[in-house]
Amino acid sequence: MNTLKTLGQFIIEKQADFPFAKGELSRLLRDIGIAAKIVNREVNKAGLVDILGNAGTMNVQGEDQKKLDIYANEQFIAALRTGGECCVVASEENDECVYIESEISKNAKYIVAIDPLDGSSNIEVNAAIGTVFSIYRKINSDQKPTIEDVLQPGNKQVAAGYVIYGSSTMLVYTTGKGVNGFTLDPSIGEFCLSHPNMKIPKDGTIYSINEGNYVHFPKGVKDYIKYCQVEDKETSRPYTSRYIGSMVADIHRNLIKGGIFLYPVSSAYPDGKLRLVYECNPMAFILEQAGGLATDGYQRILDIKPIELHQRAAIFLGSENMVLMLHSFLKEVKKVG
Ligand code: AHM
Ligand code: MG
Repeated sequence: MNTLKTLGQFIIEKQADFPFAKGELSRLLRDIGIAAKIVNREVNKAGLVDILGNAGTMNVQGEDQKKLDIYANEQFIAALRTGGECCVVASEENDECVYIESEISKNAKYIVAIDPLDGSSNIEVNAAIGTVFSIYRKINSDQKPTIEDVLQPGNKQVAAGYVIYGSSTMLVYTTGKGVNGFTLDPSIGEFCLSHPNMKIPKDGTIYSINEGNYVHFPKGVKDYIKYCQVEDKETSRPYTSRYIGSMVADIHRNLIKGGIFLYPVSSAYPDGKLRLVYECNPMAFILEQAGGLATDGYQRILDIKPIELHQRAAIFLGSENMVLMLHSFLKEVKKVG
């Protein structure tokens, strides 16, 4: 008989990997898992209860917020507030960090950066959306947290993960010792280990980019796209183009099948579109832990020191050899230019 391992059981088991762990990170991950189940419930019934559509407010980037974005934001923050292990939440949906100063959290040493519901333009068409989160430890455990605790480079993450609300709901996370994926079994309401020790193939045949913006891309990226489209049987080209427009779903597919996800700078988004702190960094940490690469074309995403909370970055991540091939095109342009 196959025995199920739940997320809760797995987290406790893995605590032994960290000999001095007191269970705080385990509890924090558990809190995020619980909030994800609550958000999943609402995502699933969104079409039924008329909570779709714009809430009529704008987030800090000037984009429409959907009602589910707000709901997810509230749920994750509430779970982190009551869990007692988190002292600051930085969310895509809040202009400023939320400092948690309650009695239960007075010794909390973890910072959570989160995009509570990513890919929200997909909500009304019933396509996959996700949650992305990143966990840091306070720089100085004896002092009150400040924005500097949130603006640590991605290489200081102690854990990161995402939830994909797709045909099944999955939670995928890393604590720096590989990547594991859990699928929600709705019949028992538990995330169960379904994808142990996930590894991205070194080579892939899928490229994921919003090609409608082609004319606005830098030359190196344009050249790479053309390379992906040229016929060459030996390297399985032309590659397959797949783009949902929901970062979590696009990267999740490429993690499993092998591929590259690209969101470059463009004339519309001169600094890139995706946010470094709570979108790029967690996905980069996961992809690296799965054996892939994540860069802005020139440097590791995880080595960029954020200057502000909602900072954007160009990002290219996925199968190692695909990212390296892209780099060779970017370098070529630099040489010529
Ligand atoms: P969001 O945080 O407002 O949902 O935007 C992020 C999303 C990503 O999930 C996705 O990769 C990207 O925006 C799609 O952007 P575009 O429509 O420009 O291709
Ligand atoms: Mg987002």
